[in-house]
Amino acid sequence: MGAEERSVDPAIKGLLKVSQSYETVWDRLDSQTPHCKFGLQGVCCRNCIMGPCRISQKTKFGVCGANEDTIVARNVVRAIAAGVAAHSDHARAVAILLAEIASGENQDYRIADPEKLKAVAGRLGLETQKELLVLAKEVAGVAMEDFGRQAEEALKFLKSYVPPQRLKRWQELEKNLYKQTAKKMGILPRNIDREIAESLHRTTMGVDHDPLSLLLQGVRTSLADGWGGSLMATELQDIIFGTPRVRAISTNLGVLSADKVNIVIHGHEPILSEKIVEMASHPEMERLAHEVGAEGINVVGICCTGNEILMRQGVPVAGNELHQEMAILTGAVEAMVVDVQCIYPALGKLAKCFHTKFISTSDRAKFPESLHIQFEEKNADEVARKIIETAIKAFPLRNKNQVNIPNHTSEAIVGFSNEALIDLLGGSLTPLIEAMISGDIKGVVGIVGCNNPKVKHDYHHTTLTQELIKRDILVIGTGCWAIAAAKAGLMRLQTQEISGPGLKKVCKALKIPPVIHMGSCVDCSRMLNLAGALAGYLKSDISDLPLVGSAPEWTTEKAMAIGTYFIASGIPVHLWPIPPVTGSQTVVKMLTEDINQSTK
Ligand code: CUV
Ligand code: SF4
Repeated sequence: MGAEERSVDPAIKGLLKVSQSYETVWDRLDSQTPHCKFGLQGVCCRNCIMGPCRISQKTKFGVCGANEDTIVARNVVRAIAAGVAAHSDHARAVAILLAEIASGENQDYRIADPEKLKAVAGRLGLETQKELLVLAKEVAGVAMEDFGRQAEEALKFLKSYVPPQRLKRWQELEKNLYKQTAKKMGILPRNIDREIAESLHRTTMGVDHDPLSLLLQGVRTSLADGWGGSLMATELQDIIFGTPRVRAISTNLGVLSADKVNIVIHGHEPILSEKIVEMASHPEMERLAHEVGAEGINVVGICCTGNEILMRQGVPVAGNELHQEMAILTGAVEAMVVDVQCIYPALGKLAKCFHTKFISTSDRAKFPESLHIQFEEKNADEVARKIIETAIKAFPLRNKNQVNIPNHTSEAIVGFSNEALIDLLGGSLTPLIEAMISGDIKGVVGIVGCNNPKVKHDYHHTTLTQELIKRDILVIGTGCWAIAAAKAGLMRLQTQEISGPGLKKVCKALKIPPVIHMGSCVDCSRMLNLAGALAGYLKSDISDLPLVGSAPEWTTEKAMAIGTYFIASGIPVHLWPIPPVTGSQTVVKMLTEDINQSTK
């Protein structure tokens, strides 16, 4: 695959041409191609040691007798459970941090947004006229109960946030399924950890073999993410770090500095990245940077932790998933600091070809060739300082001949939390709803998810977005899509000009771009919440609204979880590449027809 076929991003095309001697994700994809067709179709099973088994025309059953429907459905459920585990473990860390701030155990963090705290508490049905830290403790308590409750009762967060019509829809579905099949099949998640555990239990050898039953457990687990873990992560992070406000930022590899110490933060959790941003502006750190001949410290983000600090602090973002190796290839990165998720283990080896320190920080994520600086929430200031000092010390080792920073940046307007959006709309959703009723806006599409080297980098993200806005469809979204759209200049006011006439009119009146950055992957919950608010306003169900979701370049199991909770919430979803389900006609039909029907 040549540089031209790999990406639409001019910064990457240029870099790939000059750095052919380094192995990247595209080269490794080439050497893995063609992929195993059993894996692509989802018909291989490694869930017990009588196997591994694979289903073909010749061998229609695994050793235990499982057929392709069972095997494909089991694999789907496992992928969803893994994705939900990632988002929800992220949420857990934030809930614990909030509890520790409330108890005074953690002095390094504080509550940045008391208003949001009260709003969340109110939503959860708590009495809000209390001292702030007392309220914080109660909110953190509700969050933690959603991880630990053993009763057959739905998540408190879900019940408090989902529109009543949708909740009723799920309850009826549970009842009807029981009536029709005489089998108990639950959809409402009871406890986040429990749904993940139950998904693993049910998919071990010899437990659940009914594809419908399995997939519904996948749905239930995904709902524990969308209306549970992810939503909790977003809400609690807003409380601790502030609710995003609209602002302009710059993006792409050109945000790296030729004269400053460049620190790239990659991964997912703002708990670490917020601290690094804060510490990097400390006069003492600036002084140390000047001592080694740098003009200062430049912190930039990649992937979702990048989205977190871009939304809340206006920190520039160097790129999305496929930029992680590219950033190191610029030769100008002193430290690539990572926490969890979407981090290629290849970074260790690549960093060794440069002066770059590849710094891992999480007790949950260690890498073969990283420098591990253990992050401790209770000692966050000190750890952040140590990381920045390590980066500063690497600066004199930068080899000027190896430096190749692409001269590409784009401006983007970002920071659209629902709170910011409603403020822009003048305090209520009325103008947006009126625009939808009048037909100026024909619908809203939420585009999310990763990059995948199997897809020309950012090609689907950017072309799909443009085709939609041309047709008067407002595009909102998160994750690596949002970074793709920002880099392509689609989040500027100028993009109004390539929109359809109705959308253009609305966006001009509101002074917003037609392409809206709503945050990181866990912030997909902001979109669910927006959909819920629209439905609530119209006293209808989410499925009555002209909403669609898409993950046109997806990679991770997390995206599988997101896609599933969107569908289950009444929003049809498009995915590309095709998920590994085509080995079972039954599962394909359930996912493409039955689930859409029954969640409508
Ligand atoms: Ni969580 S999940 S590649 S960073 S969007 Fe980016 Fe976003 Fe996918 Fe990962
Ligand atoms: Fe094979 Fe069944 Fe074991 Fe899977 S669970 S590996 S299909 S024997």
